[in-house]
Amino acid sequence: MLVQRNHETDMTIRIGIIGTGVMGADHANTLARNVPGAVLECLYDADQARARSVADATGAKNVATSPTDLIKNSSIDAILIASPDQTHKDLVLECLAVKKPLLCEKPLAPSAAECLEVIGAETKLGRRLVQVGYMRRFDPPYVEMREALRSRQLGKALMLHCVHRNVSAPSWFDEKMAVTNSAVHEFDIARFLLDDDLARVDAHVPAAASGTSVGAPVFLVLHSVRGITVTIEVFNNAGYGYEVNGELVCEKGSLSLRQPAHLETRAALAQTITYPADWRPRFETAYRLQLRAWVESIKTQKPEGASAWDGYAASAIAEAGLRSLAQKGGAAIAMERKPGLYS
Ligand code: ISE
Repeated sequence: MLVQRNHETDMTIRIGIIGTGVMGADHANTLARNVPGAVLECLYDADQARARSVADATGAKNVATSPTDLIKNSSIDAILIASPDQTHKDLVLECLAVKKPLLCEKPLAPSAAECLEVIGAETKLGRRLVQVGYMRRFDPPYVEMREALRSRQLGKALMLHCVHRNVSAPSWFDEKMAVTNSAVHEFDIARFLLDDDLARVDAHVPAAASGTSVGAPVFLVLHSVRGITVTIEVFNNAGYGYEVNGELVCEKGSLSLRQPAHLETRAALAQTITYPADWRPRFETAYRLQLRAWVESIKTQKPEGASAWDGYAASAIAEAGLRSLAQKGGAAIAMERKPGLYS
């Protein structure tokens, strides 16, 4: 079943959200308040009371009792999937089976094989309906960095240094998730900024952190196909605040992200800026622009943002990263041939 309505004439996209935890609730709020042309039609969460309370807070019209009911509901045009990572693939396939556009939170799936199943289903359809929630592609500082690199004023890119720190890892965040759930953002933004694929990864956990499984820092050194070195530190238990840093070193200069702090306090012989407790304030603009672009892309049928192929690439790099950790040595990043749909 194709999306039934003519979006050229009817400009409202009716959205259903699966998963109303931290990100599902945040997206519901943004869609309800900050995305023209979107209507929150229905929410689903395994915790029905949580779905109801997010619906009450955002004015979503209904709460579904199963994700399948929501996906098949003919009054829903598009679906946002924000449920746990391991549920993504099956839900994406269900949406593709009824030919509905969807935005799936990252990662597209924790394993490359699952992402390839999605790519198989989408290429069979012959239409791009999947967008993956790699929201940094809409973050103005990263977009500026990419444009500056493309202007060639600083010459070629040589190295990209990325730092990704969270306050604390939740108890369910297993040791692999530093790579499959956090570092995937860095893999995706590296590919986006450099316009290049990554070929090799060497991942380490500092010996000094051995014994700490959940939330131990992971340091990765990657090499792009064109020979750019990418370093990534992920530390999910950094304690002090949420911080994402990036520096792109080029032949004639370097480009760095500034912390978008809004306030600086001078008092008691100190100058202070504060860090957010998690990623939502830091990437608020990126999330808003991502959702606006998604809704617009449904109307125009011109895909935007990270594709299923990009989702696959990030998960394939993560898989090689886990291999490298297990074998305590570098690992090659194997990728399938890119189908024409994603060129
Ligand atoms: C989380 O799932 C996110 O997507 C955040 O952006 C990231 O910073 C965090 O490390 C992830 O766990």
